Amino acid sequence: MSIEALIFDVDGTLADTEEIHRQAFNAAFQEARLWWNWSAHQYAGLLATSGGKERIAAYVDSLAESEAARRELKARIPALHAAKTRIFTGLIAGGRAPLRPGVARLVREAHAAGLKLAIASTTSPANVEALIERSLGEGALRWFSVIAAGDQVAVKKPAPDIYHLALAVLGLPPAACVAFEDSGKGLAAAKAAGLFTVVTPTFWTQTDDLAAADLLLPSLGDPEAPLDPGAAAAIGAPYLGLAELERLVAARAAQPAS
Ligand code: XBP
Ligand code: MG
Repeated sequence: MSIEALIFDVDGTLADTEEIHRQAFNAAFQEARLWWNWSAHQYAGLLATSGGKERIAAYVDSLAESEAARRELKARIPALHAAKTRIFTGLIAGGRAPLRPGVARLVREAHAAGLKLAIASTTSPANVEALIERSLGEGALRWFSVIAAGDQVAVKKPAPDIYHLALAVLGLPPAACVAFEDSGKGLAAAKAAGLFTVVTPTFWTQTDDLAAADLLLPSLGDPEAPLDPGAAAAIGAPYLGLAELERLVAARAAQPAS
Protein backbone atom coordinates (compact mmCIF):
# COMPACT_ATOMS: atom_id res chain seq x y z
CA MET A 1 0.00 0.00 0.00
CA SER A 2 1.59 3.31 -1.06
CA ILE A 3 -0.95 5.33 0.91
CA GLU A 4 0.21 5.72 4.50
CA ALA A 5 -2.34 8.25 5.82
CA LEU A 6 -5.82 9.63 5.22
CA ILE A 7 -6.37 13.29 6.16
CA PHE A 8 -9.99 14.35 6.66
CA ASP A 9 -11.58 17.76 6.67
CA VAL A 10 -14.49 17.94 9.13
CA ASP A 11 -17.38 20.26 8.29
CA GLY A 12 -19.10 18.98 5.19
CA THR A 13 -16.72 16.04 4.81
CA LEU A 14 -17.07 13.89 7.93
CA ALA A 15 -20.64 15.14 8.42
CA ASP A 16 -22.91 17.78 6.90
CA THR A 17 -22.61 20.13 9.86
CA GLU A 18 -22.98 23.68 8.51
CA GLU A 19 -26.73 23.83 9.22
CA ILE A 20 -25.94 22.94 12.85
CA HIS A 21 -23.24 25.64 12.88
CA ARG A 22 -25.78 28.14 11.53
CA GLN A 23 -28.28 27.24 14.26
CA ALA A 24 -25.56 27.49 16.92
CA PHE A 25 -24.47 30.93 15.71
CA ASN A 26 -28.07 32.20 15.83
CA ALA A 27 -28.67 30.71 19.28
CA ALA A 28 -25.49 32.40 20.57
CA PHE A 29 -26.60 35.73 19.10
CA GLN A 30 -29.99 35.45 20.80
CA GLU A 31 -28.35 34.47 24.09
CA ALA A 32 -26.28 37.67 23.82
CA ARG A 33 -29.44 39.67 23.05
CA LEU A 34 -28.19 40.57 19.55
CA TRP A 35 -30.93 40.91 16.93
CA TRP A 36 -28.84 39.00 14.35
CA ASN A 37 -30.39 35.90 12.77
CA TRP A 38 -28.48 34.40 9.82
CA SER A 39 -30.80 32.83 7.22
CA ALA A 40 -29.58 29.82 5.26
CA HIS A 41 -29.16 32.07 2.22
CA GLN A 42 -27.16 34.60 4.25
CA TYR A 43 -25.04 31.87 5.84
CA ALA A 44 -24.22 30.37 2.44
CA GLY A 45 -22.63 33.72 1.56
CA LEU A 46 -20.91 34.08 4.93
CA LEU A 47 -19.22 30.68 4.42
CA ALA A 48 -16.90 32.50 2.03
CA THR A 49 -15.04 33.42 5.22
CA SER A 50 -13.21 30.52 6.90
CA GLY A 51 -13.45 30.35 10.67
CA GLY A 52 -16.39 31.21 12.88
CA LYS A 53 -14.76 34.17 14.63
CA GLU A 54 -13.60 35.58 11.28
CA ARG A 55 -17.09 34.97 9.88
CA ILE A 56 -18.74 37.02 12.65
CA ALA A 57 -16.18 39.81 12.09
CA ALA A 58 -16.94 39.81 8.36
CA TYR A 59 -20.65 40.07 9.19
CA VAL A 60 -20.00 43.01 11.56
CA ASP A 61 -18.06 44.74 8.79
CA SER A 62 -21.13 44.39 6.55
CA LEU A 63 -23.38 46.20 9.03
CA ALA A 64 -24.25 49.88 8.61
CA GLU A 65 -22.71 50.77 11.96
CA SER A 66 -20.21 53.42 13.06
CA GLU A 67 -16.57 52.43 13.44
CA ALA A 68 -16.96 52.74 17.22
CA ALA A 69 -20.01 50.46 17.19
CA ARG A 70 -18.17 47.94 15.03
CA ARG A 71 -15.19 47.96 17.40
CA GLU A 72 -17.55 47.35 20.33
CA LEU A 73 -19.28 44.49 18.53
CA LYS A 74 -15.95 42.92 17.50
CA ALA A 75 -14.75 43.04 21.10
CA ARG A 76 -17.64 40.67 21.90
CA ILE A 77 -16.62 38.05 19.29
CA PRO A 78 -14.48 35.80 21.54
CA ALA A 79 -17.35 35.42 24.05
CA LEU A 80 -19.93 35.05 21.27
CA HIS A 81 -17.87 32.35 19.57
CA ALA A 82 -17.24 30.49 22.82
CA ALA A 83 -21.01 30.41 23.41
CA LYS A 84 -21.59 29.25 19.84
CA THR A 85 -19.06 26.43 20.27
CA ARG A 86 -20.72 25.38 23.55
CA ILE A 87 -24.10 25.27 21.81
CA PHE A 88 -22.71 23.52 18.70
CA THR A 89 -20.92 20.79 20.67
CA GLY A 90 -24.12 20.25 22.64
CA LEU A 91 -26.12 19.76 19.45
CA ILE A 92 -23.45 17.39 18.10
CA ALA A 93 -23.43 15.39 21.35
CA GLY A 94 -27.19 15.07 20.87
CA GLY A 95 -26.62 13.29 17.55
CA ARG A 96 -27.70 16.11 15.27
CA ALA A 97 -24.98 15.43 12.65
CA PRO A 98 -24.63 11.80 11.53
CA LEU A 99 -21.49 10.92 9.56
CA ARG A 100 -21.86 11.05 5.79
CA PRO A 101 -22.09 7.76 3.87
CA GLY A 102 -18.86 5.78 3.84
CA VAL A 103 -16.94 7.90 6.35
CA ALA A 104 -17.18 5.49 9.31
CA ARG A 105 -16.53 2.52 7.00
CA LEU A 106 -13.38 4.06 5.41
CA VAL A 107 -12.01 5.39 8.72
CA ARG A 108 -12.42 1.96 10.34
CA GLU A 109 -10.94 0.19 7.28
CA ALA A 110 -7.91 2.49 7.30
CA HIS A 111 -7.43 2.14 11.06
CA ALA A 112 -7.65 -1.66 10.81
CA ALA A 113 -5.16 -1.64 7.92
CA GLY A 114 -2.65 0.31 10.00
CA LEU A 115 -2.84 3.55 8.04
CA LYS A 116 -2.38 6.78 9.97
CA LEU A 117 -5.45 9.04 10.31
CA ALA A 118 -5.46 12.84 10.60
CA ILE A 119 -7.82 15.77 10.74
CA ALA A 120 -7.16 19.07 8.95
CA SER A 121 -10.03 21.46 9.68
CA THR A 122 -10.80 25.15 10.04
CA THR A 123 -13.33 24.38 12.74
CA SER A 124 -12.56 24.56 16.45
CA PRO A 125 -10.89 21.48 18.03
CA ALA A 126 -13.78 21.06 20.49
CA ASN A 127 -16.14 20.62 17.56
CA VAL A 128 -13.96 17.89 16.05
CA GLU A 129 -13.69 16.01 19.34
CA ALA A 130 -17.46 16.19 19.93
CA LEU A 131 -18.23 14.89 16.43
CA ILE A 132 -15.69 12.02 16.48
CA GLU A 133 -16.63 10.87 19.98
CA ARG A 134 -20.37 10.99 19.23
CA SER A 135 -20.16 9.29 15.85
CA LEU A 136 -17.20 6.88 16.12
CA GLY A 137 -17.15 6.25 19.88
CA GLU A 138 -15.07 7.42 22.83
CA GLY A 139 -11.85 5.64 21.88
CA ALA A 140 -11.91 6.77 18.26
CA LEU A 141 -10.12 10.06 19.01
CA ARG A 142 -7.00 7.98 19.73
CA TRP A 143 -7.10 6.56 16.18
CA PHE A 144 -6.07 9.99 14.88
CA SER A 145 -2.35 10.80 14.93
CA VAL A 146 -3.17 14.50 14.73
CA ILE A 147 -6.23 16.71 14.99
CA ALA A 148 -5.06 19.90 13.23
CA ALA A 149 -7.89 22.40 13.65
CA GLY A 150 -8.99 26.00 14.09
CA ASP A 151 -6.51 28.53 15.48
CA GLN A 152 -3.58 26.09 15.55
CA VAL A 153 -2.50 27.89 12.39
CA ALA A 154 -2.50 31.66 11.80
CA VAL A 155 -3.85 31.47 8.27
CA LYS A 156 -6.90 29.27 7.56
CA LYS A 157 -8.09 27.55 4.39
CA PRO A 158 -7.71 28.10 1.43
CA ALA A 159 -4.16 28.55 2.75
CA PRO A 160 -2.42 25.15 3.06
CA ASP A 161 -1.13 25.82 6.59
CA ILE A 162 -3.45 23.39 8.37
CA TYR A 163 -2.47 20.62 5.95
CA HIS A 164 1.21 21.45 6.39
CA LEU A 165 0.72 21.14 10.15
CA ALA A 166 -1.01 17.76 9.76
CA LEU A 167 1.74 16.47 7.42
CA ALA A 168 4.46 17.66 9.80
CA VAL A 169 2.95 15.82 12.75
CA LEU A 170 2.31 12.73 10.60
CA GLY A 171 5.94 12.89 9.46
CA LEU A 172 4.86 11.94 5.95
CA PRO A 173 5.28 13.51 2.51
CA PRO A 174 2.10 14.58 0.68
CA ALA A 175 2.61 11.77 -1.88
CA ALA A 176 1.96 9.21 0.86
CA CYS A 177 -1.33 10.79 1.93
CA VAL A 178 -4.85 11.40 0.61
CA ALA A 179 -7.01 14.38 1.61
CA PHE A 180 -10.81 14.35 1.84
CA GLU A 181 -12.64 17.66 1.45
CA ASP A 182 -16.08 19.13 0.65
CA SER A 183 -15.44 22.74 -0.40
CA GLY A 184 -13.53 24.89 -2.86
CA LYS A 185 -11.51 26.50 -0.04
CA GLY A 186 -10.62 23.11 1.42
CA LEU A 187 -9.71 21.72 -2.00
CA ALA A 188 -7.46 24.71 -2.68
CA ALA A 189 -5.72 24.20 0.68
CA ALA A 190 -5.16 20.46 0.11
CA LYS A 191 -3.92 20.93 -3.47
CA ALA A 192 -1.56 23.73 -2.36
CA ALA A 193 -0.15 21.20 0.11
CA GLY A 194 0.43 18.76 -2.80
CA LEU A 195 -2.21 16.21 -1.79
CA PHE A 196 -4.31 13.86 -3.90
CA THR A 197 -7.76 15.15 -2.92
CA VAL A 198 -11.15 13.39 -2.88
CA VAL A 199 -14.02 15.89 -2.80
CA THR A 200 -17.57 15.08 -1.70
CA PRO A 201 -19.51 18.39 -1.87
CA THR A 202 -22.64 19.23 0.11
CA PHE A 203 -25.58 21.59 -0.49
CA TRP A 204 -23.42 24.42 0.92
CA THR A 205 -20.47 23.79 -1.44
CA GLN A 206 -22.10 22.36 -4.57
CA THR A 207 -21.52 25.61 -6.49
CA ASP A 208 -17.85 25.91 -5.44
CA ASP A 209 -15.06 25.55 -8.01
CA LEU A 210 -14.13 21.88 -7.57
CA ALA A 211 -12.42 21.36 -10.94
CA ALA A 212 -9.05 20.67 -9.29
CA ALA A 213 -10.41 17.62 -7.41
CA ASP A 214 -8.52 14.41 -8.16
CA LEU A 215 -11.74 12.53 -7.47
CA LEU A 216 -15.18 14.18 -7.24
CA LEU A 217 -17.93 12.00 -5.79
CA PRO A 218 -21.41 12.69 -4.34
CA SER A 219 -20.23 10.76 -1.24
CA LEU A 220 -17.84 7.92 -0.38
CA GLY A 221 -20.75 5.50 -0.70
CA ASP A 222 -21.56 2.42 1.38
CA PRO A 223 -22.90 -1.10 0.78
CA GLU A 224 -26.28 0.19 1.98
CA ALA A 225 -25.88 3.51 0.14
CA PRO A 226 -24.08 2.63 -3.11
CA LEU A 227 -22.89 5.36 -5.46
CA ASP A 228 -24.92 6.24 -8.53
CA PRO A 229 -23.86 4.34 -11.71
CA GLY A 230 -21.81 7.25 -13.03
CA ALA A 231 -19.80 7.70 -9.84
CA ALA A 232 -19.43 3.94 -9.41
CA ALA A 233 -18.08 3.68 -12.97
CA ALA A 234 -15.53 6.42 -12.18
CA ILE A 235 -14.03 4.35 -9.35
CA GLY A 236 -14.86 0.88 -10.65
CA ALA A 237 -16.83 -0.01 -7.53
CA PRO A 238 -20.15 0.80 -5.81
CA TYR A 239 -18.36 2.66 -2.98
CA LEU A 240 -14.85 3.97 -2.27
CA GLY A 241 -12.63 1.64 -0.26
CA LEU A 242 -8.87 1.52 0.29
CA ALA A 243 -8.34 -0.78 -2.70
CA GLU A 244 -10.08 1.62 -5.07
CA LEU A 245 -8.23 4.57 -3.52
CA GLU A 246 -4.87 2.83 -3.88
CA ARG A 247 -5.58 2.05 -7.54
CA LEU A 248 -6.75 5.61 -8.33
CA VAL A 249 -3.80 7.25 -6.58
CA ALA A 250 -1.33 4.95 -8.35
CA ALA A 251 -2.97 5.65 -11.71
CA ARG A 252 -2.72 9.39 -11.10
CA ALA A 253 0.94 9.09 -10.05
CA ALA A 254 1.69 7.16 -13.26
CA GLN A 255 0.30 9.95 -15.44
CA PRO A 256 2.87 12.34 -16.98
CA ALA A 257 3.03 15.64 -15.11
CA SER A 258 0.55 18.06 -16.75
C1 XBP B 1 -15.53 24.78 8.13
C2 XBP B 1 -15.38 26.15 8.66
C3 XBP B 1 -15.62 26.39 10.12
C4 XBP B 1 -17.07 26.10 10.48
C5 XBP B 1 -17.46 26.77 11.77
O1 XBP B 1 -14.40 24.09 8.58
O2 XBP B 1 -15.04 27.06 7.92
O3 XBP B 1 -15.34 27.75 10.37
O4 XBP B 1 -17.91 26.64 9.45
O5 XBP B 1 -16.62 26.29 12.81
P1 XBP B 1 -13.83 22.77 7.76
P2 XBP B 1 -15.93 27.35 13.82
O6 XBP B 1 -14.69 22.56 6.53
O7 XBP B 1 -12.40 23.13 7.41
O8 XBP B 1 -13.94 21.63 8.74
O9 XBP B 1 -17.03 28.30 14.25
O10 XBP B 1 -15.39 26.51 14.97
O11 XBP B 1 -14.87 28.01 13.01
MG1 MG C 1 -15.26 21.46 5.02
